[in-house]
Amino acid sequence: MTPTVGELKVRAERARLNVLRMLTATRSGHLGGALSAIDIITALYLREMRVDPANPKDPQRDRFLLSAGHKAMGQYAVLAEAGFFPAEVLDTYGTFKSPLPGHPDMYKLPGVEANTGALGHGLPIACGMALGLRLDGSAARVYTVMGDGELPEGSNWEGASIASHHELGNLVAFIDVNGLQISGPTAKVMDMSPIGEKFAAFGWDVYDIDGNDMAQIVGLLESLPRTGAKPSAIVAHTVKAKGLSNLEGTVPSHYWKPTPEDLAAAKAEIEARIADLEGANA
Ligand SMILES: Cc1ncc(C[n+]2csc(CCOP(=O)(O)OP(=O)(O)O)c2C)c(N)n1
Ligand SMILES: [Mg+2]
Repeated sequence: MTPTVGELKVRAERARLNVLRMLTATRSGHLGGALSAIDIITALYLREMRVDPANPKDPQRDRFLLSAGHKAMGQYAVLAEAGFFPAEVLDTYGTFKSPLPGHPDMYKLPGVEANTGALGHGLPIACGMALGLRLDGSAARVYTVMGDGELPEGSNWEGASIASHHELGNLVAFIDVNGLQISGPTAKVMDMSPIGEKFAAFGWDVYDIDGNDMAQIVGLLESLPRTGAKPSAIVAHTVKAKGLSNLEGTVPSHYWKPTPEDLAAAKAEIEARIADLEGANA
């Protein structure tokens, strides 16, 4: 059954708890970007994409590429929530031989389509996949989530040109615009604004949403044309470390090293929100 927006909100919060569970294992990781993108990743895996955890290599599946690979905990958390692997595996995060390394590895974890982490590669890989699927006559779509801090990588703009030239209407790119990257505000490190206008100039259809608002994410995905010739760029305005009030919108949230007390407080905050959301859904 297709989950409702209210149900997806709960699942996204459960995914946030999965992130904390992973951090309990290593006590360090890329938190901020994982949490800004996690509502989008939840909507994609749990409602939008045609994927089957029991058959992760189905040739007709939709593809997901985490271009900003350091947000890996956000993808792992949702893959666990979607049933791609047992939740206990989350406890191995970042340890030797774990299928959950700091950046996604397609050879270690079902559901991961490419090894990412070197910024600027996800979109070009997504373009190749989208072109290949179309040549095969497949109706599958390719989705990617990029960070706003990876946009200065020139390879993205080669990808943006290719997607437009080859009329890759089966390609959807979310840009997680949380306004921050590793060392500070994107506007200071390398200002890529206006992002939407740049993609539009490259020939893409461009949409703006609040990327932490589940109703907006779902509504936009439902409205996207299925058969158009233009690739879609979704400029998703988000908050880094969304969902943990002490860390939201902060630079140090990029790579968090929590104490056991930090983790306990974070867990309590999310669990309280889940209780509220479940009450509203009842
Ligand atoms: C090619 C490359 N250069 C530098 C890095 C180091 N790095 C890791 S995360 C990051 C910042 C990314 O910022 P953004 O895409 O905005 O991600 P988010 O804000 O979601 O964490 C950088 C520069 C990298 N992974 N790859
Ligand atoms: Mg960012």
